[in-house]
Amino acid sequence: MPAPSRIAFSFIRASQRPLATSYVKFAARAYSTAKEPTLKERLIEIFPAEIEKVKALRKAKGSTVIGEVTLDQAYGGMRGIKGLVWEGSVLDAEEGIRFRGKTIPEIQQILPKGPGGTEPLPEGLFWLLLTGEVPTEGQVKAFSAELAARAELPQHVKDLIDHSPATLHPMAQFSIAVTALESESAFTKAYEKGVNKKELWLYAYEDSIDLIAKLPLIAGRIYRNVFKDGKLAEIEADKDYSYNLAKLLGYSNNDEFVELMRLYLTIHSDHEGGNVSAHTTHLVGSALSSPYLSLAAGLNGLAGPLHGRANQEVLEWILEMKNKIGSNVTNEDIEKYLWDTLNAGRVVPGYGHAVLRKTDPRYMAQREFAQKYLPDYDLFKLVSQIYEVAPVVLTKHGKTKNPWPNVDSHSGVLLQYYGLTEESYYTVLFGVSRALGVLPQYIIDRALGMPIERPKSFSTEAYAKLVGYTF
Ligand code: CMX
Repeated sequence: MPAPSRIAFSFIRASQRPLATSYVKFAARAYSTAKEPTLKERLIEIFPAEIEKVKALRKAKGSTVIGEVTLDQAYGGMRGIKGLVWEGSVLDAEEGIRFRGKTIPEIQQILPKGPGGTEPLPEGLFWLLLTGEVPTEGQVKAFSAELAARAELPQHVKDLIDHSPATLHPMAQFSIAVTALESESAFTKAYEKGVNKKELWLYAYEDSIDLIAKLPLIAGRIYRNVFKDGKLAEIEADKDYSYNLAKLLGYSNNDEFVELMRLYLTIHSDHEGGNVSAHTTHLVGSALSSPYLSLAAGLNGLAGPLHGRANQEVLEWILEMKNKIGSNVTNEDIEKYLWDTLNAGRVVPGYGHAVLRKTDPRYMAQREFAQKYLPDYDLFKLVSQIYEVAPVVLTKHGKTKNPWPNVDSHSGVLLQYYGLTEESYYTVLFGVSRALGVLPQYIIDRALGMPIERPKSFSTEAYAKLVGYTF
């Protein structure tokens, strides 16, 4: 088969792509402008050693006990049970997230920035999560160009979004669109053709990059259809991912909003493997469902109010407070409103966490952004005021193990400031970012040949027997 021209390769429908590894390798060079290796070339170099590392570790220490499980943990959402492998990030209860060992402030320092910007490019974070290496500016620029070139959506996905009723929640539309991209899956086609298991990661990689590339057009289309005039701007081939997402939402000339998107997409990406969206993507992927089907499953989990939808809930909760109290809100008003919420048997959205026991550094990164760009914005001041009162009230209430704010407590206010006021849309932005965090592990899982996931369950009767209890 004659080699297709370099750039043209990415435009060939996945179904027509050649499956031989040499061609997939060839595609890895398509966007390389310099002598530096592309992301795919680095992975081809890195993965064999990673596979050997895991083999050696398991051979030497495979039968070592790494923890014990109590009955309470089985009934308590499996908190703290060690049983997942997640390479990109580890969450410390006190310190918060580290991406490949690096804190958010470190990430803000070391990752390449957009032109004239100070926030990291999320494309760079994706690279770091996947390889453990900080890419150069040139590598990230080439990667951004690759994403822009692969962004176009198939017609049936556009049609599905366009035919969704405006009353269907944006997250449901998002999940439908990602599921429908399954038609493009090189991974599924490779599996059907009987490709060697060891090569499946290459197709997982191709799908993941295509999928990430297409998310801005999906997210933009949903936003413009549901909340605006349905008209969508075009992707610019030489611009970064966040710039293009901002433009598709309708922010063509707003450098600050682009910076916000760079920060937002970076910090919402990954939060180790046990959270609902990450774990679901990983679990569904373990059945060798494609990256499209796996991410869609993860997005459905992110749409829940105790997880990603909390950013929508926070905004609604704050606006309801303002409505009830008026614009002059005192700390005593907030305290009463918090108690009303708690006494009604509801959770305070944006507070608490299954792992964290301190203020979420993702909250702090957004707070610093607000202090820089919108220090006098009334809703930011209100969020800061809630931050003074809520931990005290939640501590008095005595239920939550963590009275401090999480990431969702702050994000909506920043979006409101820039005019993105439709809070039912907020979790879609979280979802775009989450793809950048969970798909690296999907690719690594396939490279490591991770098996289908299947923990053990028991009935209450069986557990009682196990622990020697009679009812
Ligand atoms: N307001 C009121 N009660 C809360 C609370 C909050 N913010 N956070 C926890 N609690 C309650 C729990 O509901 C639980 O009550 P029950 O014993 O009656 O079931 C008790 O405190 C103990 O919970 P926990 O061990 O501290 O917290 P969990 O690990 O069970 O839950 C989380 C974690 C995030 C679901 C919970 O803190 C919560 O519901 N927060 C509000 C929703 C939210 O902000 N979610 C976003 C999290 C970040 C993300 O994933 O995006």
